Amino acid sequence: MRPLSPGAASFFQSFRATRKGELHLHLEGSISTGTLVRLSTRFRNPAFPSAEEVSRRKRLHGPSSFLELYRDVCRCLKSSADYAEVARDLAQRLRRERIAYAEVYVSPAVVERIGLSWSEVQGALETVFAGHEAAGAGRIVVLLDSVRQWGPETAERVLDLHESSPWPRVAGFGLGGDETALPAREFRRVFDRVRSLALAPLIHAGEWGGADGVAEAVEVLKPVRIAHGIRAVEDAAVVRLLARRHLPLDICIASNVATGAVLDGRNHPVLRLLRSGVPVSLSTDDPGLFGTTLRGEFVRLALLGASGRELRTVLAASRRGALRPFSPPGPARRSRGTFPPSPRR
Ligand code: ES4
Ligand code: ZN
Repeated sequence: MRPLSPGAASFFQSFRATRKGELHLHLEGSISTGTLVRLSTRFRNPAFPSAEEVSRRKRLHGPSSFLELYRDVCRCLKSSADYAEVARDLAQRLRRERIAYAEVYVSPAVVERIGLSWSEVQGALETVFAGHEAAGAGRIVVLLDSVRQWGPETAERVLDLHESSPWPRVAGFGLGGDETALPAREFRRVFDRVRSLALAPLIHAGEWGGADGVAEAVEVLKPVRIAHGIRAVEDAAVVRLLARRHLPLDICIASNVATGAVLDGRNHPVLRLLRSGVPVSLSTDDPGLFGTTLRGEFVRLALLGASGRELRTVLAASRRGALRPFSPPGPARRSRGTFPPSPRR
């Protein structure tokens, strides 16, 4: 790691006040340790009896221990009120970091798997997110998500839920979970439907799977952005494909180190991708589980050697790649002309 350049140092001086966005954030992974222990210890044989146990579980040994941790976190959520509590943890963190815009993956597939009603959970989340926006704290956009290893049928079910009761806050649909479980081509029809529902297609790829999985996802599913995508770096042709198509990667450096997607954080490929012309934005992924902040992500990038200009480029990529404008839709604005408008002749 190198010392920060003067340009990078000045970037951090204005970081707090800058309007920032993050595009890759999972609701359940935003749970705070306090909430996790509280929700878990309501029952016998809690998975997370203490903060010490949470810390122990956060020391991961690769993707499978992460997926098990994530599953056990989800199993602590027993009602829509529990979901609301996690949403408040998320909103609080966004306020603390002054994040003006966040795209958050919410998983109806998980909600139903743990036996809850999607419409109730959706209602509880909407109350928290709408309150956050009404307080002027920033905009929250939802990305519906399905779990790749649960197959295309589960993804179709998520789309059924959205189609029968569309949630205006939803702008996209993504796939997370174990990317090595099923190839992207299994979801071709799902993604055709995603587009027909006017949702932006997104996918986790190139995190635990290789560059070929990124290329397949791009060619077959035509996502508007890729979550992670870092292992594209293993194949120059795939890097060129991403650069040529201006396909943004929503990269989460601390997450990649924690889950073992990148074995040595000093070797994270984010700068190589950026310097090859791939649009890159930074996010926290699961801030409750990885204990990271958006500022921390930028510090990591700076320590890898990014210049002030590169840091600004990455910051701007979150605005460019966002599915909606950063400002929430306010009360109907008056037109700039006369009001009420003069009748048309
Ligand atoms: C993921 Cl929930 C979550 N967090 C981080 N990385 C992931 N990959 C797939 N799902
Ligand atoms: Zn993710």
